[in-house]
Amino acid sequence: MKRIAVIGDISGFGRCSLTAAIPVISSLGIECCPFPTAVLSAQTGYRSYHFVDLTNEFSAYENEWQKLGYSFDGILTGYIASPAQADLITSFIKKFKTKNTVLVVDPVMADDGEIYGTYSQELCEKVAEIAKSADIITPNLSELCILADVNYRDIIEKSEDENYIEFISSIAEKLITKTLKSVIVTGVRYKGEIYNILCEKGSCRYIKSKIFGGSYSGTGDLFASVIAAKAVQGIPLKNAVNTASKFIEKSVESTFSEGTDRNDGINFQYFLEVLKSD
Ligand code: PXL
Repeated sequence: MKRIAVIGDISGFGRCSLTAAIPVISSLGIECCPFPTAVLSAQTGYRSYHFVDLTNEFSAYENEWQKLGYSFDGILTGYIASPAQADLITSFIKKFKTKNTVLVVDPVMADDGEIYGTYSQELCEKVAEIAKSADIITPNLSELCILADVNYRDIIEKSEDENYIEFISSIAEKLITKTLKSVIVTGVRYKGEIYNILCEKGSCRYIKSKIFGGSYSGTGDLFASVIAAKAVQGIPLKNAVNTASKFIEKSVESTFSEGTDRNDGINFQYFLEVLKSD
């Protein structure tokens, strides 16, 4: 069985990070091995939460994994608890990534132009370094702006322009290197629809979805989990982006119809079958 190590937090509420990754990756017939970065009573969008930073546990946990001697077909990184933990993740990747391992970095840092409360400038710089070592990254627009060092407000000002999607694609394309082969910009709002934009060397394509309400917790984590699972299965990324978009669109539609709060995440549990469609 294929195996993916997922480095991210576990949050009691919010249907994000590991509570999103484990069911998605498992439902696709892949072993999901969680490497927890933090334990939270609820994700940080709620007005109050308890946050347990696991940075000091990282090395002991990693050492045990090294003793087991297992290797991974994929590594997916998400929410990081501290700058020191980002350094530990960099070193984990050096130890565990082989030439057969797909590294997917979801550069969790920000949403709607705002950096998350538990993230610092220093941590964002370290996330950007980790992203450079990935095969695939899945930033939202706010995170793309941080990675590409462009001003989010300047981009949003152009959001009515005819060539807005091409403009964002051109920013994403600049991040592509020999190592970082695919940049997928998620959840871009344009003319009443949501675009997920896949940029690879020499070409960008996009998949459009319907909008239902505002942005919900965990959608980026679910998206990255689908991409990581499909990538280790050797499915072309354009198909994977299509499936991930459909999965999230249906889950958001269901959630919106129930009037669920954005912090509680989306009803992905009803739609895991959609993932098997390619
Ligand atoms: O979905 C991204 C995410 C992951 N983990 C935690 C978060 C967030 C976004 O707010 O707070 C703990």
